[in-house]
Amino acid sequence: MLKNKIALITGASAGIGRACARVFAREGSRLILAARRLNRLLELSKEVSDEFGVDCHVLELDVRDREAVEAAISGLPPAWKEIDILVNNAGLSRGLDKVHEGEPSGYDEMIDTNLKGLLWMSRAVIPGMVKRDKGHVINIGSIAGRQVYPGGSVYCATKHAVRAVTEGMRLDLNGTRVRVSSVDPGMVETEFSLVRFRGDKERAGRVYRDFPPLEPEDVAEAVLFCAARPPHVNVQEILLMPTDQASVHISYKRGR
Ligand code: NDP
Ligand code: 8X3
Repeated sequence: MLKNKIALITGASAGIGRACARVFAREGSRLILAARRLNRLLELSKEVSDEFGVDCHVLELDVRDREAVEAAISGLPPAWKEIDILVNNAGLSRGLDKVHEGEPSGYDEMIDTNLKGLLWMSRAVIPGMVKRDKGHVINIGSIAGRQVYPGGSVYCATKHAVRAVTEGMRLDLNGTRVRVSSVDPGMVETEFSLVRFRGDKERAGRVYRDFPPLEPEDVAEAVLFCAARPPHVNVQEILLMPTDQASVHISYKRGR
């Protein structure tokens, strides 16, 4: 089903995006790997090529930069132009502060990456899908797109916005064969908290010590499930939580 399909994954240099790249490679897809840290993408490209024998095309790209996104997509070599699957995964959170006390530059970063970056990628890639009358956009949302927690108002706002955009895309693409899915995870152990707390390893580590969180591979398998359905089936959304996390507010602290 996914063999030789072209999957473009943003934020492929770490965490969920990296895990998505590995599962799509395992299924024989051709990968376009995008993120800002080029050396990590090159390492991943070599890893999946060696392990699964798939081709990769690497894009050093900041999804916040609309012109760079447009140039990257329009400048793809002919063999890579017909993108079948776009996984809009690149994202981040900055701080866990009250909305009236947080760093405004962090607000910009979250809105520009999580919402506007997803829009720029989608705006650049979807027209080709519409023209070919096939394709699949899979947006990585979050439980934070459904619930809000103290100190998370801006991050949660961006993920609520992703949920709205996902729903809007489905309405706007109805009548084409382009599918739109969202995969909304609860807590996943990645570099997410390290980025949120600007490299504070001790604080980041504390986020994941109360119960077994999701692993990036768990989310990647859900993304793959959406992509691997037959063309007449669209998995609109998957909400995926650690068993011990009943909601953003209620979790069972069994330890690890
Ligand atoms: P990681 O920090 O491990 O990975 C984030 C990825 O996003 C990196 O590859 C990073 O690459 C990329 N990225 C960040 N900013 C940009 C940018 N401006 N341009 C291009 N790429 C960018 O975090 P996760 O894997 O956890 O996060 C992936 C997605 O999952 C995010 O959208 C996040 O909101 C979402 N999510 C995470 C959850 C969690 O608990 N971890 C739960 C629910 C959703 P680079 O720095 O090289 O550019
Ligand atoms: C990331 C998970 O719970 O920190 O989207 O918002 S959470």
